[in-house]
Amino acid sequence: RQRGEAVRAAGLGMLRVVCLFAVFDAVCLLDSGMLFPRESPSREVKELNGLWDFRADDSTNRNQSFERAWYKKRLAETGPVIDMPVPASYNDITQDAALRDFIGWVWYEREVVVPARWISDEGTRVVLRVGSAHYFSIVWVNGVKVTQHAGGHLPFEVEIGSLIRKDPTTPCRITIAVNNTLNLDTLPPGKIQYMEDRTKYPEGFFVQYIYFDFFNYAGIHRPVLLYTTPKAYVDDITVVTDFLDNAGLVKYKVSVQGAATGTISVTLKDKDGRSVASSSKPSGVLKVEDVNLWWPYLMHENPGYLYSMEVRTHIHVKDMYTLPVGIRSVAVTSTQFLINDKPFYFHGVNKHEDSDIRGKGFDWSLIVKDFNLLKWMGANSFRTSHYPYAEEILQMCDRHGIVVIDECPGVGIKDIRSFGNASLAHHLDVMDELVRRDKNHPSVVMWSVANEPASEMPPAEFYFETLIKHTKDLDPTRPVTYITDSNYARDKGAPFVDVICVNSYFSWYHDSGHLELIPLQLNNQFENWYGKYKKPIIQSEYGADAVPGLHSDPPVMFTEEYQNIVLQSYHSVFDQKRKQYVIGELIWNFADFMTVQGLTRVVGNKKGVFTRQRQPKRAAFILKERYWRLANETGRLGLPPSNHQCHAVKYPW
Ligand code: BDP
Repeated sequence: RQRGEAVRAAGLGMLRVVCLFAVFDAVCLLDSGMLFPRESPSREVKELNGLWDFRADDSTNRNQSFERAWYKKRLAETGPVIDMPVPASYNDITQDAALRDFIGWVWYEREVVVPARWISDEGTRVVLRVGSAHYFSIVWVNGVKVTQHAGGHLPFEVEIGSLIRKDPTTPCRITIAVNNTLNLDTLPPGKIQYMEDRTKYPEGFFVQYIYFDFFNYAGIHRPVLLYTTPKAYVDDITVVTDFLDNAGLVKYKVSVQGAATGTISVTLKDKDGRSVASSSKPSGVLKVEDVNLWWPYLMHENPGYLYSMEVRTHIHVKDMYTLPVGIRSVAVTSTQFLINDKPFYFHGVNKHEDSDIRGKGFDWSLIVKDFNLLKWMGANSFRTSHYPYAEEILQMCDRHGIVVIDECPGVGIKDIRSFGNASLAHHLDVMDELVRRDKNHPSVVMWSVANEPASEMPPAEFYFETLIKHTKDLDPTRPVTYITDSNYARDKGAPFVDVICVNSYFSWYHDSGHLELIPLQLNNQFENWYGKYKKPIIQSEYGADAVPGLHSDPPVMFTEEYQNIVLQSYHSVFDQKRKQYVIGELIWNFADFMTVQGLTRVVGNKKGVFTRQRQPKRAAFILKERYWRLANETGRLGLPPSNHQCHAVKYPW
């Protein structure tokens, strides 16, 4: 049997290597790259994080700021401003409930001292980059509009050198207006409704409806920075990796802007800085003998191995950019998910970017704490439910070997109008931006194009066929999925996905309180989906709310005991089905998180196995025990037996 598997895997390997060469004909309409800004001998980075001036436009028509052109002068001259930290959501920073729940334009402004050399040196490009701002942003520099961007979870940037050179004596005033209004064509979609009954609502009263279960935090969520490149610069790099026997293959393509490609050099270095392969061509294949593959956490004693690809241009002024590269392969069969030809079982979590005070604001302390918790509990993977997370988080995943299902913000596509052409066009754009940003991360092993859309509606078939085909055209090397909760027989998009991802909440949203039904219902769920589609299945969400410290035996909903029994009942079915075609289990949710106020939420969603402050509920220990056991059983180290005792895969106790 083992040999059979090996032969099949070798066949897949050859096929993959052939596919590898077709990959760069991707159909992305974006005309520039979005490399993560990094310092190098030719590039400087200046962070603009800290306090910005802030003012919300709370005029009745929500448009006074544009009528009065707030961007033309200093924000403080238009009216009262407050301090606002960047990055952070603005919602929970003040004591003002109106700002917490604000819908409309908010304005951020900051004056920046630009280093004199950046201004005097005409050969320097100065780029303003926003890591993310939710949802729609317009940016001005010294009162001149420089760019705008739709979408809350992906970066955008613009070159501003010529503008700041116009009058080097004026400070560089950056104004960013951000609007969090969601409509039927935004991603995620939403709807604004004006309330007309004057006996109940004052003039102009409106409500933002959303169809997703997390607080619609807004503001500048990720770092804002200025960075430089020379005029002729490395604009984009794409790498696709594989291996044959013990040789790693790195197919790469470099695009240079601002000059004909000219001479470039590409050097791949190992962790110790030794060159292992090089080339002087803008595209090609680097061959790495005795390769150190990129392995997931707990699948190898040395997970997350990264090479460094140094790309240099040698056109009058030199540019240099270094890209971390992990060499690994990904493939899917009808019953397995393979990483480096070895079956990989996802035992992990769903997360949110969410915490007290900062909301969805980027915070290194929180990120490092979360990674420590993930590793403590033996999680080898997570899904970026329900939107792309900060690039810095994916870099952590690359380095620590945490496997990622990378999800776009297609959550809450429930209204039939959100399946129309405008919505689809925007969704395709968002996938372009997402793949452009995340394509080089070895940790990203699958794209998820949506969460729980109304996939039974007739237009869903065309919508998902188009969306998934487009995503595969962008990146033929990774499987594509969307997350479903609907009836297997009516799901219009399922034929197009590579892996079936199912969410279910037995004994919670259905048959509340009937824990005894979980085995029957879960078993049928798996049999039905597999029977119909013959594709591997991930339980992409399951769980139950537990208010920390609330106890009851026999268990009652919302107690820690009830959450535990739900988990354990699911686990016993997973243990049968993972021997067949179930390839993963992701708990909903890693930590409690904030939602809109409503009858089913007691200060947010309490399905976390950690509290919002990252303290464990009892369920965290149940998962910890299970995940370490799974790691020991399914980790498949691929090492000689003596090495199986290595520290990384032993029980921590
Ligand atoms: C799922 C959604 C998730 C919710 C969860 C819940 O995908 O966003 O938070 O239900 O209700 O259906 O807890």
